[in-house]
Amino acid sequence: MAIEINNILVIGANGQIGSVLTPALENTFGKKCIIASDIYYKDKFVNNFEILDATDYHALEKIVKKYRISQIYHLAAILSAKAERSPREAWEVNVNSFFNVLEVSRKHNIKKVFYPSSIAVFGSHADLDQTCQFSSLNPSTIYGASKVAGENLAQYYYSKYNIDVRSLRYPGIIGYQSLPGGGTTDYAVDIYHKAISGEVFDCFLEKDSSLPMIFMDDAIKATLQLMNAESESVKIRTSYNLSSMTFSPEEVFLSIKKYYPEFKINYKPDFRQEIANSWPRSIDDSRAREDWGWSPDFDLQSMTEVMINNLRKKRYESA
Ligand code: NAD
Ligand code: AKB
Repeated sequence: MAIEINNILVIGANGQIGSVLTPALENTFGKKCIIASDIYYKDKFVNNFEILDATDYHALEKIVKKYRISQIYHLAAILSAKAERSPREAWEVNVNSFFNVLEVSRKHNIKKVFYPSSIAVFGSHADLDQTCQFSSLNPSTIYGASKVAGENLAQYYYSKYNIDVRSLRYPGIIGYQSLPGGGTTDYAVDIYHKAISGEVFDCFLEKDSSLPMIFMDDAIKATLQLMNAESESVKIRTSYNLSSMTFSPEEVFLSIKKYYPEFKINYKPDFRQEIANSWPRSIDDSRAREDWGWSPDFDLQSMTEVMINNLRKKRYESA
């Protein structure tokens, strides 16, 4: 009897999400089944790590064959703020590497693919409050345009080639485990680090600039829940709206001030303000709730408590 191999490749495993999702996958499926990869080496992954530039189809195919990969979590991307500064690179990484993942899946019978989209797919034609699943997608950033292209590719490869591609439109993700890599929502992670280290925080968004956000643990929970759902319940094959909480810089500042009454913030908006203005303030994720039972565990105050406790612990351990 043939033994079924279920090896999972994570692309972009060193990033903010990958460095938390990869251990979560290892816990769920066992370390031996998970192959982490990125364009650079980080000694955190001692088991099964491969250097991979996902824009190189042949390098990707070599790894897929070597490990007989049957699922891919494709996290590699250039995030919104960084992408505005190098649109060509952003398109190359965000769209062409995903195209490579879909092509390698078609050729090598890969069963399941995870593709992270973003709230950045929306633009001025969408209601920015409680933005619904099927709002128009007219993003004003190259990052948003690349995510819309990725969502359409996901749907095409699902319909045409029956590849089980599943996707979430993540809001800004906040976690204590890792640092973000060049997005517009990065301030909401940085603010906690500055509070813990007793520094004044210079915020690159206006005080009342509300955006949808999610705690890392909830983002990982949603990802695993979607990927483990029965195929029939995954009815949206572009990407699911995903929501947890909405807050402004001033609101997160006040939630941290409860722990650090002396904490100070300056508002110095830069080019990222324009990106934030084009994104939804809140998201309607009722389809994710109805189709596969999504519901978040954290709100702003409970997230702040966990963030501060864990960052204090890390600081104490590294002292
Ligand atoms: P990140 O920037 O922290 O990590 C991306 C990783 O991809 C990095 O480790 C980078 O080295 C790697 N990478 C870049 N180019 C590569 C290439 N050519 N080949 C292989 N690896 C490459 O990003 P993240 O925050 O972990 O985001 C992961 C995914 O989730 C991205 O697709 C992003 O657009 C999406 N997303 C993230 C957020 C968020 O708030 N973090 C929100 C919405 C969507
Ligand atoms: C970014 O700010 O670019 C990301 C995102 C919401 O896609 N965090």
